[in-house]
Amino acid sequence: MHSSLTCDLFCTVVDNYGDIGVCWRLARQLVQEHGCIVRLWVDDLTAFHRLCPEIDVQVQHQRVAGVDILHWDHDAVTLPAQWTPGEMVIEAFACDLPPGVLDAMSRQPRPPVWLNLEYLSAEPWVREHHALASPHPRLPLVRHFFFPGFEPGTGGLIHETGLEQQQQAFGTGTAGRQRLWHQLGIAPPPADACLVSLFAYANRALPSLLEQWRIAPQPVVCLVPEGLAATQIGQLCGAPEPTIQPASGAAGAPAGWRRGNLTILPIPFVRQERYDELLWACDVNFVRGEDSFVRAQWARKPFVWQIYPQAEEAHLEKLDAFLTRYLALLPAREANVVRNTWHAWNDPVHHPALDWAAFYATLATQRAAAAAWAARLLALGDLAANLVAFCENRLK
Ligand code: TRH
Repeated sequence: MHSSLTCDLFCTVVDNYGDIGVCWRLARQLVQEHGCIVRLWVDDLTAFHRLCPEIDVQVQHQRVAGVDILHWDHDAVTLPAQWTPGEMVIEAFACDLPPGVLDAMSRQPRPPVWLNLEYLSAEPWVREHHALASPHPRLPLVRHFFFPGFEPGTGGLIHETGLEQQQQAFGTGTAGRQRLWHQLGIAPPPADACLVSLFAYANRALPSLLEQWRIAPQPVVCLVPEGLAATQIGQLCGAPEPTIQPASGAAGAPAGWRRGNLTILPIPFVRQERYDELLWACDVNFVRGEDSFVRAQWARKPFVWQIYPQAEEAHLEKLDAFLTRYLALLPAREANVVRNTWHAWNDPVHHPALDWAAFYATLATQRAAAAAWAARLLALGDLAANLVAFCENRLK
């Protein structure tokens, strides 16, 4: 463990939770596993508060989980008196450091290692661009592009030490699940149900999926964190029915919807550390954006990714780049089913309706592939360790 590498990590929240989700996870890991001294600059504490309820949205400077958190305004940043930039300065997702910060960096006797942490993509060009240097046109500073990724030669993925042990401990026995259901305020789902978590943007393919779950031969229990998908379900299904699943022991089972073989239960947005447990507990996870997408891979469960939509459908190429890598671990027939499902979920206009029965029939094969995939990713080394090593090398 490095004893005291200092780090400033700058984050602007574009929308939703992915920007701060990634930065908060990384900041904690740099402190906890690498002994770094981290200042996390965030422009939107409201989104942050959802992931970490200890965050006080009124406060400009606070310390949580060993991380110094500063509320900043990108266009009018006020640097604390005596502030000197850390040895490592990370600009998350090209959030564009203000001139005052760059000037302070350039005045250091030894300029910081300046990194732009990029968005995650499985596209082949990522490897060639990872770690490339770009000198500042005016100041004596060099920016490096740090790309997370899925293959050697990239920055890897965020992965905390001990995650597998935690998942194993959760999976052994029923205590972990019982605690989770209790915290979510729901009754333990029936043992024969297919349990699905649904974290998604509003999606045109959702009505057809709900209908297929309604008539599925096996019961489906769908847990929907509050947010965009839950709002869409509310619009589709009308007012929730109160106490839909009278709980044996679970107090305050939330209102939800029951349609045929489908039960939909809205659940609260949980703190970030708890979200993994939801993924571990479910048979299939619908995830989105960047961070939940990565967590679903560590959960080693079948999953369906809704990629963050981009202009001119650029995201669909990224989706296929990931599918090409991931589906290489599945036999051709099952790979086809998964590809069709993901295409239908992400691009319902151009693809036939999602076929849940076909997807459900491949779950066992998908589980095996998901485990093999996670083992392969683990071998890449994790992003925080790769970042620290990169920085230390340049500081030698
Ligand atoms: O919220 P996202 O869609 O985030 C983003 C942003 O839209 C961002 O602008 C975009 O650039 C990026 O996607 C690609 O999805 P994501 O990345 O999965 O982030 C969600 C975070 O919320 C993640 O850290 C997990 C966390 N989370 C909880 O902490 N509790 C919960 O209950 C749930 C459902 C999620």
